Amino acid sequence: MHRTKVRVVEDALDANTTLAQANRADFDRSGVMVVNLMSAPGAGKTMLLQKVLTDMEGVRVGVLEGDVQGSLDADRLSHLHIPVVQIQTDNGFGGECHLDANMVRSALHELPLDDIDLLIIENVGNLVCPAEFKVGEDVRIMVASVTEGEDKPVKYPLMFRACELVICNKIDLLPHLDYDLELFKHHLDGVHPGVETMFVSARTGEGTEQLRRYLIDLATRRKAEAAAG
Ligand SMILES: Nc1nc2c(ncn2[C@@H]2O[C@H](COP(=O)(O)OP(=O)(O)O)[C@@H](O)[C@H]2O)c(=O)[nH]1
Ligand SMILES: [Mg+2]
Repeated sequence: MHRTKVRVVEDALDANTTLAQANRADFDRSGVMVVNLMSAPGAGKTMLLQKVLTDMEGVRVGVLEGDVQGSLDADRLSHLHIPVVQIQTDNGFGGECHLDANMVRSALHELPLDDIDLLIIENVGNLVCPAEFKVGEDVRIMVASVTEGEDKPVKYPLMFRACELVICNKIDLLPHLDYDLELFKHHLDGVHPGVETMFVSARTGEGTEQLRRYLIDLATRRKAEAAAG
């Protein structure tokens, strides 16, 4: 019984890997740098995007929004006048808790990939499943907010290990919390030594310039790679 279940999960992950590779090939063909943005619900992914995507210095950005239902996040980005496509995952049992490569693939035709340098995929808020399903991205960014507590790297290590950048958001709230920033750094270092980290507030804008620069540099790097052939 148990073995059958494991087999099914392995098959699903194999199928996902194949589709992620197909997405990857499409992104490469169009020269798009792709970021998978992950976090628990409410960590501030959309607010960070609202803050940093206002001035990307000529980098053409597109966003894929993953949610169980609705298009609230896509609506919040509408003032940016960039291509935003909403994927709703509620066809799954109770709503899928992550985006998989197939869902992303089904939305790709709605995006003008050839006219985009940087695609940001805002994943469904969850600290477990998104880490297991690659969607064809180049880079994974994980947002952890200070209201979640400093122990999350220890409790959800895969998520914190699976990313290239960890953003600690909502630092404007630190004076109101018992959150121990040094302890968070210690826990993070235990599960993902040396991972790049940024401490920001999407609300006040503190530290967000660093993230804007990071995203611009990513897209510029892809352009340079394409130019070099
Ligand atoms: N105080 C504070 N609140 C924030 C910050 N970033 C996001 N929020 C709030 O946290 C809530 C969830 O943000 P949202 O961007 O929707 O998170 P998402 O679910 O990760 O996309 C909203 O009420 C935001 O206003 C921050 O840096 N500081
Ligand atoms: Mg959001």
